[in-house]
Amino acid sequence: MAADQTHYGPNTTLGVQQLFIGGRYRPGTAEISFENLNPATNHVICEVEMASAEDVEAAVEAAQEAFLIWSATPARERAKVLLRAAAILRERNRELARLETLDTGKPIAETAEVDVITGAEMLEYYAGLAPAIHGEHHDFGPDAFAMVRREPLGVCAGIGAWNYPIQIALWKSAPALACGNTMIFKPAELTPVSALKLAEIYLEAGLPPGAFNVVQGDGRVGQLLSRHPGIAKISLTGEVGTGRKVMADAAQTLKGVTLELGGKSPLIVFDDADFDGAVDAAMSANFYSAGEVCSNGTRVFVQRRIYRRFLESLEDKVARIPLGDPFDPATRIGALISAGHLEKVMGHIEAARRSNALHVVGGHRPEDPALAAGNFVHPAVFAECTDDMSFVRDEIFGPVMAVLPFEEEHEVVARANHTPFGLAGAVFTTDFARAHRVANALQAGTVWINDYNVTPPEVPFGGHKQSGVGRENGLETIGHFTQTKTIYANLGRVAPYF
Ligand code: TXE
Repeated sequence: MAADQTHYGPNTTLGVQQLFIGGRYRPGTAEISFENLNPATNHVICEVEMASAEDVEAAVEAAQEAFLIWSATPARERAKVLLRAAAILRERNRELARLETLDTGKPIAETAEVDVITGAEMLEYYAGLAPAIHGEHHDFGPDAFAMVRREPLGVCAGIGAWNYPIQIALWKSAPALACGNTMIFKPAELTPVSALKLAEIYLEAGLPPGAFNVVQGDGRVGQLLSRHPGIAKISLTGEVGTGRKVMADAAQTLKGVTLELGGKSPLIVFDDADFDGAVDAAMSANFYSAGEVCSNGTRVFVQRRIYRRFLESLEDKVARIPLGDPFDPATRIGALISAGHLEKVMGHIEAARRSNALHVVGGHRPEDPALAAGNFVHPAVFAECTDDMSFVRDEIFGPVMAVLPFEEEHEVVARANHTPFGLAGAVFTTDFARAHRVANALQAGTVWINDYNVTPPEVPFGGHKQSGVGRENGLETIGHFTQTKTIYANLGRVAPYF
């Protein structure tokens, strides 16, 4: 490995990336490897070796063996290992953030503050809960009692999306490991690198070899996990269509599933809102991570009285957002994950231009020749949108904001809920009662009042309707990574019947 890893930069290339099984790197034996590209330049960062069915089998066996050790490790000891891993993540934040920027194209201003740190926070949160995981005792008089034990599930699999690679790996592995399970994690094929670093860090922190394994590959490898009889639970972060496939595959062996899927969330601004705060929140909720955030508030409903002023403020501020080299600390819009994804986003922008929507700002590729090879597009705002426009209905997963005027509360709530998605939403108003009326009425797993995309470890995150199944984070997730066993004890004689 290079001497100083903190200097990952725009021209970094890495050696062949393999699998991490049983506490060590191992080659993928599928005889297929794929290129991993730098989104800001489309240069090859590295080759990645695809896992075969035999590799998945080896990972399951390693995880099963590790489970015997890890599930028998007292919770306070498990917590110490997770806390050591969190400390290492924090120490290596700069290096890991630069690696994530290299792999995702996201600005270092984001990855250095959010991606690794929110993962470490999740580890610290579940390490704190591990010793508190307990069962129940029920007294049925002098001749009987019952205990309810809360036990780990066994080998769990995590399948990640490409927008927050190490964070997603940590949001899935932290609760799984805290509960005494072991994990096989498959990163998205577009961002295969940081999960391997996490595997190294877990081992350094004292996790038994095989307790956290990484297999590389695309949906085919994901499907091997969803179908494997030795895996007790699948946790996926990905598109709705993928969620349906994973759930169908998992059904064959009755696995538990957690599905964190897509969204097209409403962000509602009433005319009594903190005006500048609402504008800033709408921009963050659409353009942070270049819009590649599932919970983004991409349908911005603005009450008629402030609508014109809102658009003027957006036009002025959005045009000035710095776009460019993700390694430049001043950059706020980096590159989209791939040329294919850029093409998809540009298709939605073209559809918006052809519609009757009003183009307010952005949506064009940068002129700077230094950026021509990368997947860059200036953030776009369209107004005078109607609910039936394709780019208003469909998830774009790019920097495209749709602004829709509205008149009344009951109207905007009905329109906001008129979607198959239900991941998140927000309401901006200084009217306390109205804030709670609207928050209660929105059909979404998370609703922010006068803020957006704040997801502390303590509260559950996940979707209503087609945006997902189950939750991540919060106390509830302990229930998704454990199962109960009732032990009934008879202290007297068996009552004769026949
Ligand atoms: O998803 P994909 P992507 C969503 C976001 C967007 C998508 C972007 O809304 O729609 O994720 O990520 C694997 N069986 N979220 O393009 O294509 C695939 O290899 C098993 C929501 O990566 O669905 C990858 O590892 N696995 C989220 C993973 O699934 C399969 C936040 C996701 O791939 C598979 C972030 C199959 N048949 C993004 N097909 C949230 N709600 O928190 C593919 N995969």
